[in-house]
Amino acid sequence: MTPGLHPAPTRHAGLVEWVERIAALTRPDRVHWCDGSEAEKQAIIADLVSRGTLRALDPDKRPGSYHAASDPKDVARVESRTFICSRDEIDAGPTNNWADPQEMRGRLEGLFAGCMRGRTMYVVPFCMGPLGSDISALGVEITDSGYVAVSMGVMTRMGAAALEQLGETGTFVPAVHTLGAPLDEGQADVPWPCNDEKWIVHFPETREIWSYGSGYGGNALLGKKCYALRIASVMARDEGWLAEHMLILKLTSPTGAVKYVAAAFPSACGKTNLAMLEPSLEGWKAECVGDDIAWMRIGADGRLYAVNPEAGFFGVAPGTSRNTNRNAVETLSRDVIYTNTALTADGDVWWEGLSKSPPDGLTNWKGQPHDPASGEPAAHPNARFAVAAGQCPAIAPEWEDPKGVPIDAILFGGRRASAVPLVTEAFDWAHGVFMGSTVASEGTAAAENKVGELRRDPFAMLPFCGYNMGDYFAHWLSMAGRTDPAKLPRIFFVNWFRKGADGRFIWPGFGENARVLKWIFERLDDRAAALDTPVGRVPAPGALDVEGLGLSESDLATLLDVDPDVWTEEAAMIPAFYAQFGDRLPGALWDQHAALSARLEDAR
Ligand code: GTP
Ligand code: SPV
Ligand code: MN
Repeated sequence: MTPGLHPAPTRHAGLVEWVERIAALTRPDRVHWCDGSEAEKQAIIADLVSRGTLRALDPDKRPGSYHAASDPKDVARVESRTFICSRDEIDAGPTNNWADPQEMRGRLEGLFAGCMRGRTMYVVPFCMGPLGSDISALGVEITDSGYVAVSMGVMTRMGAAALEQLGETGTFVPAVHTLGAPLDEGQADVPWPCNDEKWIVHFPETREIWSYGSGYGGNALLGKKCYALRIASVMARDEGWLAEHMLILKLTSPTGAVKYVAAAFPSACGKTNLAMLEPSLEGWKAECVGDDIAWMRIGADGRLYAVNPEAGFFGVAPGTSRNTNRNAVETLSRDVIYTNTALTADGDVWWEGLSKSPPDGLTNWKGQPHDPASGEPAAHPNARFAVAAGQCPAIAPEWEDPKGVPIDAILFGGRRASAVPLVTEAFDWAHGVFMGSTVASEGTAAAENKVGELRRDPFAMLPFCGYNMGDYFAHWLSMAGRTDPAKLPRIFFVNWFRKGADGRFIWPGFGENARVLKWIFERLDDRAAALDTPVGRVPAPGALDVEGLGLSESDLATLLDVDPDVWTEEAAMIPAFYAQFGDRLPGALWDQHAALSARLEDAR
């Protein structure tokens, strides 16, 4: 046994053996099994404060809250360093990086040998999804980062309860994380240890995760994108369910009718904002079930039930304000870990958009005095907050219901300055899958790709699908055969980001998105009129409630416009995208493409 290996608080022999094996490989100074208690959280935080990783904010302004500034080279997910190591390359598909699993295991053995020297190895048991739910699943993350251990405590059901759920023989996804920054005897630590070399590796067949060199977000909090999407998507394919990059929203109409909506938008395209929407329309109520990930299974009644596998929000700070997302601002009033925001002179945080102009005396996310004249933002564009979901004033009472919530509508969307209407309804399930498979969006700061460039991001899952996306499309199509198709959610496509000739967003967005949700709600009850276009059904004139918005006739027309010429060009780009999947692309999607082309031909 490694010196200092805490007596394991479990009789799960497989888990204990794995922890001992990883400790023998990585050689930490100490091993700490996390129990998820408040005392433990405070002790780890105190250690992080002493290392300079965390700084306590003024407790009168933000009680229980801390700020971390990352290494400037470790600020977002690293898709180019993310690998799906399936046995056969074809099973990772053309959209994932692949490496031979044997070769990768050899490389990881080398990288992880002694990588935790001088550090504490935290063993972090966690449950994704409500404790006791059939839809939930367990994992254990081993990490040498206290910041990761504490953040996992915010983002998942972490500690003794998860371990208890695991019992002596339960299955769990093993996830090993290291900063890749061992400390020699007497060597002082840096505030944000990490390594220039980064590897985010998934073994889908054995359902394992290995992460090296980064301490940030989805690279390091392995319950999130690595498990709840990449590995879970493989589990979902094998077991007939769906693991999706979707928020879950509860909507209540003025008459008290309730519907649940799940929505997939690419990173930094508005999931958290929609999940916490404050409807601008009198009498409508929106409540949040989840803001990033949904696990969905067909229930005994044939409907699709969703749970939020997470227990917290890891949201984008910039742009969050009382005007755009009051619920988020109120959620953030206490017990928050902020990363890469700016700091105010009086011990609080600030980011672009929080208030009109930056307060005097700001320190930027790099720790330097902020110079507004420099044109550089004070907060990093991917600055994030981690906070418990239960703190959100708009959290739905059923957000932890082990049964999940029955989904009535699924929304896809992205950032599109042109072409794509404000809202379109799919003709049927297969058409909806076609829509999801062709999502394109302009790049954002959430990953390393170029900001503003258009990229295909099918189902908002491009960076998160743990297997061949052609097979993933087939899996989605197959859901129609697993239940009465009439019981499946109806599918819609939304675009809040259409721009006018002058470059401004035409649609006011945020709380006003309730108007689009109202039309969707009424469509589900067959009470709202729609117009068939070649790309789907859009609101008929007068069917979208725009009363009091002050939107000009021409702006409204642009928002709902489907230009057959523009769409013929859009449709013409699809075959090149589809072709990369070869024979893994379901024929039904080629049929959908042919049908779209024919409808466009008719319309021209
Ligand atoms: P991830 O957490 O990275 O997956 O992002 P997300 O999809 O949760 O996006 P989020 O809600 O954090 O929004 C990202 C950015 O989009 C922020 O700058 C928001 O202000 C902006 N945004 C969100 N909703 C709207 C909208 O309806 N209209 C406009 N114009 N901007 C929006
Ligand atoms: C995203 O990029 O989609 C995020 C942040 O939600 S991360 O957890 O880093 O993946
Ligand atoms: Mn988000």
